[in-house]
Amino acid sequence: MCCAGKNHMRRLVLQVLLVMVSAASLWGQAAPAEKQSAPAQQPTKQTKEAPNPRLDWWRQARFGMFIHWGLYAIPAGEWKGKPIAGIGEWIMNRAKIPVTEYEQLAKQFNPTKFNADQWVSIAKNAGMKYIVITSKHHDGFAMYGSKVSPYNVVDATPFHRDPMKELAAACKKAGIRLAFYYSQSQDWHEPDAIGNDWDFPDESKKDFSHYFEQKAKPQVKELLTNYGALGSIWSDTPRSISKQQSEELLAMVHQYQPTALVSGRVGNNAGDYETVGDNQVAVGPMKRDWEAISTTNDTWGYKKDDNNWKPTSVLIRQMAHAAGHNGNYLLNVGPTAEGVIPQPAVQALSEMGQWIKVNGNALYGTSGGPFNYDQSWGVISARPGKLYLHVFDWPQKELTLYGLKNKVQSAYLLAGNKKLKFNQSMDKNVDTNVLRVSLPAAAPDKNDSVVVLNIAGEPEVDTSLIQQPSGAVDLNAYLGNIHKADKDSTLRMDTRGVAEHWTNKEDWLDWNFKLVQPGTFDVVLVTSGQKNNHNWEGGHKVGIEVAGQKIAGTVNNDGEENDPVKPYWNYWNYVISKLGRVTIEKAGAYQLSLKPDSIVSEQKLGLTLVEVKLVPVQK
Ligand code: FHN
Repeated sequence: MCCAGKNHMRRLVLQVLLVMVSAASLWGQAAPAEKQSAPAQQPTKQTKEAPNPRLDWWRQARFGMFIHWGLYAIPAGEWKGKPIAGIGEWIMNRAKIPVTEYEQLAKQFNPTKFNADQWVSIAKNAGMKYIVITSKHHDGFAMYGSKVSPYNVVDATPFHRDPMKELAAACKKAGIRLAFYYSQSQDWHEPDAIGNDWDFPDESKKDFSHYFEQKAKPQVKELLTNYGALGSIWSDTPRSISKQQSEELLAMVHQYQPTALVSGRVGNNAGDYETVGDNQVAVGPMKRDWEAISTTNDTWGYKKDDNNWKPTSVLIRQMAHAAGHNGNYLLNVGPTAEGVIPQPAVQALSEMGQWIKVNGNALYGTSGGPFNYDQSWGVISARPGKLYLHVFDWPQKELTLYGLKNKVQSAYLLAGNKKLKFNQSMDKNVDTNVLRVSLPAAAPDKNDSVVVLNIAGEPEVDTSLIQQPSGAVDLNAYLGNIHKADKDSTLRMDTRGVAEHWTNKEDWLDWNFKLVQPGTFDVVLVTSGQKNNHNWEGGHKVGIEVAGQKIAGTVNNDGEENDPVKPYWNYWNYVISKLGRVTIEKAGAYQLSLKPDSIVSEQKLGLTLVEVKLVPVQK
C-alpha cells in the first residue's frame, strides 16, 4: 500500500481507536445455537445505576484534579545518581530503598513554594470541581498531621505545616470539594502491611489486620474527622484486603461523613463507583458510574525527566470521552518537592479551562450519549432534552448522525450559540433515521467543537449497529455475538471491551450491522498488545465471511500495512492487520463472522480483538 493509502488507513484506524468507547451493553437475545453459544451482545441504551444521592455532586462535577505529592518528589525519579525506571511515586519500591534510608527524605522535605490557594485556583480555572490528593501513598508517609504515626509531614519534616489543612481551607473558600487518596493496603513503611518485600521479606510474619486496625483505619478516621466535609476517600490497590475489611472501611467513611464517597479500589466491589485502570479511557460495557484517571505526562508523582506531556487536545478529548460514557475524568498533576505544579501541566489545565468556559454545558451534569458505539467524528453526551455532539474531526459542510429517532427541534453550536440548519429523513434501504446538520467551514474549536441538538422527549435511537457517517463499519469486539466452543473457553472481554485470551480456535464472533453506503472495503483487524506496550501475540490465521464473500488472512505486524500503530492514548499498542477486500453492492442489513483457523498462544495471550473494521476504499 502506498504511503497515502497507509496514512489514510492509519487515520481511520486511529479515528476509531479514538472513539472506541462504549457506555453500556446488555446481554440480549440468544445467538444461533452452535455448540455452546454465549448470549448475543446487542447494542442497547445505557443502563443507569440505582439512585445513590452520594453520587449527585460527583455526577454533576464530571472533572476533577488528582494530586500525587509526597516524599518521592525529592528524588524525582533518581536514586544515588541513577535514574529509576517507572512511575515516580514508586521509587522506594523500584529501587528497593530500605525504610531507614527512605525515611531520611522527610528531613529534607520543605516545600516553601507550596501555596494551597494557588493550587486550588489552578484547578478552579481549569473547570475542575474536586481535588483528590494523596494523604498517604504506598510509601506510608502521611502528608498531613497525624497523631497515629509520627511519620508525617508536620512532625517529621522541617516544613512543620499541614498542607492538607491549608488545602481544605482553600477548597472551602473556592467551592471545590476536597477528597483524600489513602493507600489502605500497601504501606512500604510498615512490616505488617502489603508491599515491602525488601525490608520485610518474611510473609509468614505479617499480620495485615494489625496494620489495618492500628494504622489504616485510625488514619482514615483522622482524615474524616479533622478536615471538614470531604468528597471522598480514594482508596487504591486493594491487593489482598478482605471483603470484610473493604466493607468496614466503606462503612467507616459513610459513618463519619455520610455524603462522602469511596472509590472502587477499596476492593471487593465495595466502593460507591467504579475506577477503571490507570490511563484507561476506553471502556467496554459499563454498567456502573465510573471514573477515568489520567496522567498529564506518564508519571503520577513528580519525576524530573518525564517530559512526555499529553497534548491538550488529548486531555480535552479524553474528558469528553468519559462524559460521553457517563463517567468522570480525574486528571493528575505531580507537584515538585518545592510545592510547584509543573508548568506544562498548568498550561494544559488553563487551556482545558478555556474550552470549558465555552463548552461546560456539554460536560457538567451530563450523562452518556444514547448510542452504544461512538461516532466516526466524536462522542455524544446528554441531558434531558439535549444531545451534545462533541465533534473531534470536523467534517466538510455537514455532520451526519444515523439512527436518532427523536424529532430535532433546533441545532446550534455551543460556541457563540450559532444556529445551524439541519434536515431529518428516513433511509428506507436500511430503515434508519438520518440527521444532517449543516456546518460552517471552520471548526470553532480544533480539539472538540460541540453541536447541540434540542430534542423532543427522551433520546430514542435505532439500537442496531450502523455504518459510520465516515463510511467505515466499526465492529467493536464488545458489540459482537460471542460463540464459545465450550464453557471453559478463556475468551473474555477486558475492561476496555477488547476481546482477550482467545486461545480456542473453535470460539468465534459475529456481528449484525446496517450498511447505509455500499462500496468496496478493506477488511482490517485491529488487535491489541498488553498495557504499556508490552507483549502482543500474532501469527493467527483467521477467516472472515460477509455478504457471501470469504476472505482469509494472518494477524501479523510485519508488513507495511500492519505496522503497530500508537493509538490515541498510547499505553496500549494496537496492531492492524489488513486481511483483504470485499465489495458490498447494496445497502441493507448484513452479518459478518470472524472465525479463527489457528491461534498462536505460546505466550498464553492468544488472539486479541479491538474490532473488525471495514474501511471504504477511496475511489
Ligand atoms: O500504585 C498506584 C500508583 O502509584 C498511582 O497512585 C495510581 C493512580 O491510580 N494507582 C496505583 C496503581 O494503579
